[in-house]
Amino acid sequence: MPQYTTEQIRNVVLLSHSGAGKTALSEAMLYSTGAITRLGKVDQGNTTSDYDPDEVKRKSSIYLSLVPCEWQGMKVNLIDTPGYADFIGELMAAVRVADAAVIVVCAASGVEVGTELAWGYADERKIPRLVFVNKIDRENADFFKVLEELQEHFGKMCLPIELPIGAQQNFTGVVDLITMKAYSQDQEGEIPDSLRGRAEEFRDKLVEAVAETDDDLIAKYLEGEALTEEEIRRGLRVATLSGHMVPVLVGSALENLGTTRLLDSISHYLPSPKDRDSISATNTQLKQDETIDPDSTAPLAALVFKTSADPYVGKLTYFRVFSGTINSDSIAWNATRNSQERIAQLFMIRGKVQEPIPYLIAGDIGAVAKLAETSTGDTLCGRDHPLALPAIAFPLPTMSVAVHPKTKADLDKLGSSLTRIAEEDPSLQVRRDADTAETILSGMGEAQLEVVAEKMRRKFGVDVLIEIPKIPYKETITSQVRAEYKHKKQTGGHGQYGHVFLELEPLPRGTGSEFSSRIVGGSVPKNYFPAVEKGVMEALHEGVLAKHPVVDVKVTLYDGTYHAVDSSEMAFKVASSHAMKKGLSEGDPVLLEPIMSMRITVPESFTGDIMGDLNSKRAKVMGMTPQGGWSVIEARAPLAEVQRYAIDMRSITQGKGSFQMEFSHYEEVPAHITQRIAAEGEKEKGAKD
Ligand SMILES: Nc1nc2c(ncn2[C@@H]2O[C@H](COP(=O)(O)OP(=O)(O)OP(=O)(O)O)[C@@H](O)[C@H]2O)c(=O)[nH]1
Ligand SMILES: [Mg+2]
Repeated sequence: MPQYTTEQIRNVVLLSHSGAGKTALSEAMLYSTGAITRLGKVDQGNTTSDYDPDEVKRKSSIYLSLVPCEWQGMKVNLIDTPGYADFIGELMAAVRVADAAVIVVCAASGVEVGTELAWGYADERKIPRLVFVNKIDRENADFFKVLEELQEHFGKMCLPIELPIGAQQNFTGVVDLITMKAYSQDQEGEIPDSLRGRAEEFRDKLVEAVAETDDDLIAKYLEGEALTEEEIRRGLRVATLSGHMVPVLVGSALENLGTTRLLDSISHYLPSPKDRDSISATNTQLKQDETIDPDSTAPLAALVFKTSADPYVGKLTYFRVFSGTINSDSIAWNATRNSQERIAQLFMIRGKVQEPIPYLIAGDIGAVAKLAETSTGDTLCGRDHPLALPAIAFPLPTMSVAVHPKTKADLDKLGSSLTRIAEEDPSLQVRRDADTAETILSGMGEAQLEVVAEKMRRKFGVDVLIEIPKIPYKETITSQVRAEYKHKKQTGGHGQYGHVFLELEPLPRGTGSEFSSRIVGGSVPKNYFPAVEKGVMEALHEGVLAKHPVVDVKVTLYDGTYHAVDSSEMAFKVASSHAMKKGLSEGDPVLLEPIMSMRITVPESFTGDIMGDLNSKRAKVMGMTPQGGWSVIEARAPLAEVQRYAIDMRSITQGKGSFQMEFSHYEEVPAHITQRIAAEGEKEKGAKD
């Protein structure tokens, strides 16, 4: 690939509802531009973008892919993203390094949940966009209906710059509303009579909208003068860059129709890195923000947006240069971690192919292998001018599973393989739950977590089962009690003697447990206190209800007796452990469960359904705030009821809602549920014995 200037680069992310045809479209663009010589198909598992074995298997994207191509003196860095909600982390990373988006909409399905979400993310990052109405060859495809939906959902600024000629199996080409010519298979012709009226109507709308964005143009327009092609294009570019207009195009990725016109529009109407608003980074040395320039001679600032484990080159770090130039065989500074990195060979990436390149300039995207410490979200820069770009906002996990190894060999490799996978995907988290002794993997949904399990098997040879995690229940007492126990045994020579009186008191929730002694007159000699404490603490590990850890209890040793010869540390430990069992049983024990605090955002029309569902989940609704068509519901619910909320909420809201959830505190389990949990505990114990 020749060297392009920053002005000649277009960083474009493809966004859509799952299945609208992003991957097929990226493949068609690669083919049309000559980047590849064989047009792959998603259904045959041979596209450039969906090369991962799990993507091939699912016939759908899981990871973002870089699929750059060259078109009429431009380098178009296309980023294909997964549309499925579980893989939203990849989408967020991709949107962060793109300067513009192509939103792909299926001509038969129209605007879907994923289209709205994609639009929302593009809005958040304020990136200009085009819409490509794909699959116009399909049964039930209806361009004008989709256009109406686009305008209804996103506003009148969605305006077609071309119209399809025919549709479904009769789709033959498009009418260009700027040149007012018909094009089929790149052959220019006259507009068919049947479409002429409509084409004129839409052209008028387009020209009027373009004119309105510019004082000179509007004056000319109002005087009834025709705008030149050049004026329309220039106005359209300005309006698209400012977000006042979203040009709508049409075609078929599968039949490779309309893709070169889309490429033309990408280079005409979408921004180069220089057209973006200036961005700021933190100078970590001076501890102040500064504006950075998309200029190749400026100090280096490159944002790492993906880390993957490549089978050949090892750890591969993808980054975008926001300012400056990065060279192969150089040294860079990681401003996020304050560490030096050796930059070996730089690569341009296309799907799974890596092409060595000498350097990457401001605005461009590439990768480097084998960085030591750098991970996703870090900034690479020069040590003498350390700059940290704002990190990438990844979503917080909403669903957890317990990962159980199938064999001992699997157990040994479980931790390391999970850690490696989580390193590649910042929307995953791995932790060990000390109470339930389970390895917990958290992410965005079932599909993502299943992909992790598949990947562990394939990449690391680790076989695992994924299950709903056990609830880390705890136990406590609710009334103050006193308990006595005398441990006395005479077995031949030396006997055993320990005798304690303990007082147990409930403490406020979340305080933990404590031990102290209040012995007067040496009824228990001081040197036995540690043994008593040990007995007490051990007893707290397993409660009397269902063997869960006991919390929030204050235990005081207040009396006892000893024997000059037979008493021992062991005897006192045994005595206190028995006294504890008695005390815990008599102190009106209760089970405690984790309560999660949740923040749920759904379209207003689903508020009732969500509330009803929350009620059935023993949740307490703390508040409800309407926010421009959306309801934000704050609630608290027992973890036991909301472990699969990611799935429930998706089905209630048809995928339109989202939520965040975090641990809040422990609360008493209602009595009837306690009985069930205790019975389940017994059953599990029985099964194990
Ligand atoms: N008829 C028709 N089918 C298409 C077209 N574009 C894509 N498809 C098919 O639609 C299905 C989904 O296409 P993909 O390209 O995988 O869609 P995607 O948007 O990448 O989907 P995700 O990766 O899941 O987000 C595949 O079976 C494609 O062959 C098109 O223009 N016409
Ligand atoms: Mg795809």
